[in-house]
Amino acid sequence: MFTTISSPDHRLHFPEGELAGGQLVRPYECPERWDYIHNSLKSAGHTDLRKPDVLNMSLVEKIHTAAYLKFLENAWHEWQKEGFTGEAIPTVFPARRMQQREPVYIDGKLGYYAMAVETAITSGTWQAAKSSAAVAATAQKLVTSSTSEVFALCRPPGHHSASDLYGGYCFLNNAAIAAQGFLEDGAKRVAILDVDFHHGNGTQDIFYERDDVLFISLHGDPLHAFPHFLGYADETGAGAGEGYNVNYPMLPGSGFSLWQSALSDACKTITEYSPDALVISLGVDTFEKDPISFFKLTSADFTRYGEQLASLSLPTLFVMEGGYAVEEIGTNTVNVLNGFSGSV
Ligand code: 7XA
Ligand code: ZN
Repeated sequence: MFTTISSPDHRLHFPEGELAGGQLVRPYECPERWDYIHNSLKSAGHTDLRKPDVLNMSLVEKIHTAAYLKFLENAWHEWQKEGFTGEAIPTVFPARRMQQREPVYIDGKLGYYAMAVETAITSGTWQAAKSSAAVAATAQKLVTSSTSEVFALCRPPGHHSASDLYGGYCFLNNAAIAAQGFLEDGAKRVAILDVDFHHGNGTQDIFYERDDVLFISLHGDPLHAFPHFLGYADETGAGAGEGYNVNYPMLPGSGFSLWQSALSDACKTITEYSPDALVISLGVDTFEKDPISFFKLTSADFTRYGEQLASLSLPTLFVMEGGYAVEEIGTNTVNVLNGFSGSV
C-alpha cells in the first residue's frame, strides 16, 4: 500500500483565470485534480493518507534563490498595494538584448520571474506553494527512512520552476527539493525521471551543471509543445553535469510503444548511474484524452509503465506534476502506483 502525503492547503491556490487561446479561461490546473486523485487512492485501498511536516526553508533555499523566494512571498501584497483588483499576471518580459535586472515595480517583477503567463498569482499562492514543497520534503524523509511506497500528492506542481522562475502552473520545484533532501540525508547520487508530458525545464536548469543528480525527461517535442524553449535532445548537461541530462522529445501523436522504448532506454541509463534514490516527476498528461497534450497513452499503459519502474528496484518517490483529463486523473495516477506495487 502506498503512503500518500498531501495538504489541504493546496486549495489556497485557485486562480480564476488562465490566459489560453487569447481568452481568460478557467485554469486547467484546478483544485478538483487533487480531489479526484485523493478519491481514487482511497477507493484503491491506499488509505494511509498523511499531512506534511513543517517545511524546512533552508532546504528550499538550496534550490531557489533568496531573491526569488522573497518575490513569491510578497508578490500578491505588492500587487494589491498598487490597487490592482485582478489576479497577478505578468505583461512584460526581459526579452533578447534587454537588461536582466529585477525591477522595483511589481508588474516588472512578475515578468522578470515568470517563464510564461498562464500562471496567475493570488492571495493564497505562496502558502499553497510552500505546502506543496512540504509534501515533497516530508515524503522524501519517509523514503529515506525505508518506507518503500510513497506518493507526494503535490499541488501546485513544480517541474517548470527553476531556481528563480515560475510558470507552467509551478512555483517551487517540489521534485528538485526532494532530490536535494535525499542528498542532504546521505545519498550520493539521485536520479530524477520526469514522465510528465511537458519537459521539466526547471528541474533540468537547476541540476544542469551537477553530476550528483541525473535528470531524464520524456516529453512533447518543444518545437510543438510547451515550454517550447528547452527540452531538446542535444541538451546533455554542462561542466561537471555533462552527460547527466537526457531528453527524449517526441512528436505529436506518439503512442505507448515509442514512449515505452524511450522509457526502457532511460531505465538503462538510470541503472548505469546507480543512484541511491529515484524521484519520479509523475505527470499523467501523457494520457490520450488530455486536453492540452498530444501523446496517446491509454489508462492501461500507466499500469504497464508503473510495473517497468518497479523493475529498477530503487528507493523511489513519486511526486505529482501535471494531468488535466480531470475525471481520469485519479485512475491514471493510481494505475502507475498499482503497477509499481504489483497490486494489479
Ligand atoms: O507539466 N506542465 C504542465 O502540465 C503545465 C503546462 C502548461 C501549459 C500552458 C500552455 N499555455
Ligand atoms: Zn505537464
